[in-house]
Amino acid sequence: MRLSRYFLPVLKETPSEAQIVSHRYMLRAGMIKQAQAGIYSWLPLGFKVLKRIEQIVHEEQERAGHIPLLMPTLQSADLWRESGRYDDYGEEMLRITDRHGRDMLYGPTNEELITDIFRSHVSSYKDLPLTLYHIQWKFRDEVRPRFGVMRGREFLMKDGYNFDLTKEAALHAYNRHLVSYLRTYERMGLQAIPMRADSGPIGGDDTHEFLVLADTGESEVFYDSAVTDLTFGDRAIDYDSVEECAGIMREFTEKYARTDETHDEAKFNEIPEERRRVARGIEVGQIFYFGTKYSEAMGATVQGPDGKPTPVHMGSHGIGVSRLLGAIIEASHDDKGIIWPEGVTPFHVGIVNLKQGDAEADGACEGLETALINAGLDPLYDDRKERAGGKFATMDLIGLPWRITVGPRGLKNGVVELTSRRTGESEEMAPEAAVARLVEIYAKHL
Ligand code: P5A
Repeated sequence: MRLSRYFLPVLKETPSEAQIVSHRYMLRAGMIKQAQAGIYSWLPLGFKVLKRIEQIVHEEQERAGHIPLLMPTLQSADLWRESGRYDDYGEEMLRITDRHGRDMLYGPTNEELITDIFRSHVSSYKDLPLTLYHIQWKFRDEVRPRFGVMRGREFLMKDGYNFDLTKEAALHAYNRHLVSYLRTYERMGLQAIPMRADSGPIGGDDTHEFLVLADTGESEVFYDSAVTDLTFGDRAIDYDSVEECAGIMREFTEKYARTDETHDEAKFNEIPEERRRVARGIEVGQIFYFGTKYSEAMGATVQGPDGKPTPVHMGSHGIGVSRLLGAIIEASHDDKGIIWPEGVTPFHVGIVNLKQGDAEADGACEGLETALINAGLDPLYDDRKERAGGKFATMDLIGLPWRITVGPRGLKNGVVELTSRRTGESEEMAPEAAVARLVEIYAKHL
C-alpha cells in the first residue's frame, strides 16, 4: 500500500476526551472514529488490525475443533422469555420493536439463539460433542461506556457454545477452551492470565476470566507472581486428549489468581509474602460452564444412550475481539506511539523514502515494495513528499514493528536501514537482505 493513496487520518493534537493511552493512540493513529458514545467506525488501519485479530481467533478455534457459523445481531425477545433472561437482563439490553409490534433486541450474547438452533437440529447423543462459535457484533447499553473500544456499547465478540452429554465431557470442552485461549492470546503477543471469577448474568459456578495486567485495567486482581512465569509456547497439543487439556488447565490455574469478585484474603495470605500481588487487569475473555441452565429452560434435550431424553450440558466462551486492540496497545507502546506485536500488526513493515522524487531512491523503494509483496508480506510505503522527521513520526505513531529507511546516501553503498520499532536498533544491509530478514521474522506469523 502507498501511503499517498491510503486513508490514514492521523491527528497531531492529543484528543482531550481520551483518558487512557490506547484510546489516545487509536484516535491519533486514525484507527477509529467515535460515531456515538461507545460506538465506533473502524477506519482502515483499525479495521486491518481487527481483521488480523479475528483471523488468529478463527485459526485457533478451528484448531481446537470448534465450528464457525454466523448468527444475526437482532434477536427475538420470545427466545429470551423462554430462558427467563428477558426481564433479568435489565437496562443493558437494547430493546427494539419492529413495525408489527414484535419485541426484538440487539444481542448482548447468544446463549438463547444457539440453544434454539441446537434443539431444532440435534436430537441424538451421537451428534455430540459439538462446539459452535461465531464472531459477531454485540450491544450492551453500558452505563459508562469509556476508554474507547475497551468498554464500548457496540463491540465485537467471539462467542462459542459447547453441547455435551455429560458434565465431564462439558468440563473437557471448558479446558479445551482455556488451552485454545492461552494460545490465541500468546499469538497476539499478550500474556492473559486465567483468573477465577464471577459468572454474572451468564450463570453457572465454573468460570475463569482472562486478564492482561495493565494499570488502566478496570478489574482489581490478586495473584501469586509465579503465574506470570507461565507461558504456553510452541508445545503441540492434542485437543481430544482429556488428560492433556486437564493438565494444562491445572498448570495455569493451580496458583492463586482471582478477580476482586472471588478474592479470598485468607487463601491469598497463604502465598509467600514476596509473591503476593495486587494489581489491575483488562478482561479480554471469559469461559463458563453452566450445565443444563439453558437446555432445561428451553427444552434442548438429546436422546441419550439409554433412549431417554437428556438435557445437554453447556458452556459458553467469549473473547473481546474489539477490546483486544485496546488491551494490546496498553501492553505495548511507548511515548512515540503504538508498538504492534508481529502477530497482529496492520502492515508488516513501513518503507520510508528519505528523498521522494529522487529517481534512484524512488526506484529502490518500489523495488523493495515489490520484493516484499512477492515474498507474501504486506508493506506500507510512505511515498509522500514530506520531510523525513514527519515520516518517522507517523511510522512511530502507527507502530509497525519494522521500518526500512531508504536514502541516497545509503544507496551509494548499496544499503538500506532496517529498524526495530521496539528496540529502536538499526542495521544497514542490502535491500535483498532486509527482505530475507523480514521473511524470516514473519515466517511463524503468516
Ligand atoms: C461468553 C460468550 C459472555 O458474554 N456469553 C457468550 C459469554 N461473556 S462476557 O464475559 O460477558 O463477554 C465476553 C468478553 O467480551 C468482552 N466484552 C466487552 N468488550 C468491549 N466492550 C464491552 N462493553 C464488553 N463487554 C464484554 C470482554 O473481553 C469479555 O471477556
